[in-house]
Amino acid sequence: MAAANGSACGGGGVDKEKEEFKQIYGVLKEELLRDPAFEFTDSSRQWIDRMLDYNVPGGKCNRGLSVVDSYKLLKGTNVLSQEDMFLASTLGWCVEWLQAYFLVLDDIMDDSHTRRGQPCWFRVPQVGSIAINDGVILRNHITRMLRLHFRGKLYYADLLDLFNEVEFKTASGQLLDLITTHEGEKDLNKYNIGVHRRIVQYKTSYYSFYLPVACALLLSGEDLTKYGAVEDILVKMGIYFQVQDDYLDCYGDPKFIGKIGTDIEDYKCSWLVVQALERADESQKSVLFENYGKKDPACVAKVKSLYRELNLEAVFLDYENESYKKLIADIEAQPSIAVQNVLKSFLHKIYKRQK
Ligand code: GPP
Ligand code: MG
Ligand code: MG
Ligand code: MG
Repeated sequence: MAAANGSACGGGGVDKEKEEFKQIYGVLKEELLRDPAFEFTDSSRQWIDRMLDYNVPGGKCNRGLSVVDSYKLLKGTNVLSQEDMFLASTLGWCVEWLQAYFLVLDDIMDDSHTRRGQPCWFRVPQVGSIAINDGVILRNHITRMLRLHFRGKLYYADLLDLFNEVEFKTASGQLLDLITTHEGEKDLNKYNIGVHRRIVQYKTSYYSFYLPVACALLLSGEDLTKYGAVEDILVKMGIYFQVQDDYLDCYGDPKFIGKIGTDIEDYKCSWLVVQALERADESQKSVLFENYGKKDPACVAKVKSLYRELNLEAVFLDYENESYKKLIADIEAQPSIAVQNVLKSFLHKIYKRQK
């Protein structure tokens, strides 16, 4: 499954930039395994080594590579000095570490089974609830890497502040996602596109879209307070990305997306259920009310068949085309061509994605 899901960082060993980026992962990992702030034992070092390899580099690395791409586009060059490449890649890996930390914990909270084509970390024998502490360690690794490589930079405080703010927003979005689906509170009447927008904006957009570009801007010496309009566009892009994630949860091929969807079982305020509720007649609504949020595969099948009846695949295609057009229009209204290129490059990485 790992091969179908794309090799680590989707690189396939052919793209030089991805190869270079992956090499820097090895350097950062070695530094963390030799962190002088801790008296490593052989077994603790082996644990961290395996935990990192299992959780950090196995995804598409879109977020991490976007730091490097965005930095190159902002600088207007395709060739970076070794030092600049190292710094941009380190920030890219900090974003990937943040993603790993969120996913390790999110999979526990969502009771998921697979991630990136392998069992979720907490499901690996002998890991279990140690995964929670591994999440805390992954988060702390970011601060260790920033401290080691950026402490002397003028923008060090801004970088720390950025990661803290983005983490806060994401955890708050995750809170909304979780309390909306809380046992005992189950009521589909409260699900609508406004509730969905708020959840996905906070749980996904900031860390997945704003953070990589903000890292590249700080690295370029820019003042983030001047980039409010860019932030707004990236937040909208992140909402579109999470709608794709909701869609793929039901319609994606697990071989490509590397995970088996659980949104229907988990009673998630998914974009699909919101669209279904907007279009369903009374009898279709009662099918949803009776079957949504149940683990029984027969109930899940009934929800999926209702989605088909309501033609949600076509509704999604329309949404995807419309979102793309609107985003391109917003991007082209930006005064800086370099910034336009950064935003377009990010959008083209995700448009019509299958994984
Ligand atoms: C993705 O939601 C959201 C996150 C990974 C943020 C988690 C935040 C924490 C503070 C733990 P999702 O559950 O739809 O993602 P997936 O479909 O990949 O499980
Ligand atoms: Mg979740
Ligand atoms: Mg999840
Ligand atoms: Mg999902």
